[in-house]
Amino acid sequence: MNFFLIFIFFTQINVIYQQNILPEHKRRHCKALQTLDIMEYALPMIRRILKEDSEKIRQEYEQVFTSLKGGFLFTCPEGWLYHDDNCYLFTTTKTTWQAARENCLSLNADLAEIINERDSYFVKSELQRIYNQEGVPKYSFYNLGGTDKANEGEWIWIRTGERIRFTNWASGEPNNVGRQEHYLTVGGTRHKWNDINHSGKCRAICQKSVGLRSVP
Ligand SMILES: [Ca+2]
Repeated sequence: MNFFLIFIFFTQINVIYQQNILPEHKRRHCKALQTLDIMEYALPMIRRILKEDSEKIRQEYEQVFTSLKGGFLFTCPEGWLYHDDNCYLFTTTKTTWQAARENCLSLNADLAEIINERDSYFVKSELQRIYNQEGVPKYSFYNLGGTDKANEGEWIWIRTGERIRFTNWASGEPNNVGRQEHYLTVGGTRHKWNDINHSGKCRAICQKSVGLRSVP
């Protein structure tokens, strides 16, 4: 089911209604009401369809409606997740931090950054889903794009070189075991951060900006 076509259909119905049926004094207020009108017509149908095939449709609904902004459609490649104008890939292969970064770069992405509570909640939610639905052990960690390799204790995002401000360290971390833990990971039962060394192997989260194309 193509929700975008449904959206366009109701938009056209609404425009015809405004231009041909409404009296002039109401027409002037229609700009502001247009979105509400469209959603009033569309939501009952969307709800009915959601019940028919909830998970598949929910994903399509979120992909289209949460990313439809200002006449442009934001899209992520298949297998990537949309969040806040970025696409995220949670990899399944365990590698070192450096190999994980090279893999992300090869996908026109970089290791993911968690820069605020929204990002943190997004990652936490997806980790919980992976742990519960894909059988990944709850103590698993994922490489992120943070490092203090250049200057011990000065954590930066490798993509930009900017200092890491928002943090979500696990209790007692970063502990820099053996003075060799310079790479950022997230995970475990509490979805917190831990520093690991250059030979530690984890899954990884890649991140890149969304693709952008005009709505036809
Ligand atoms: Ca550590």
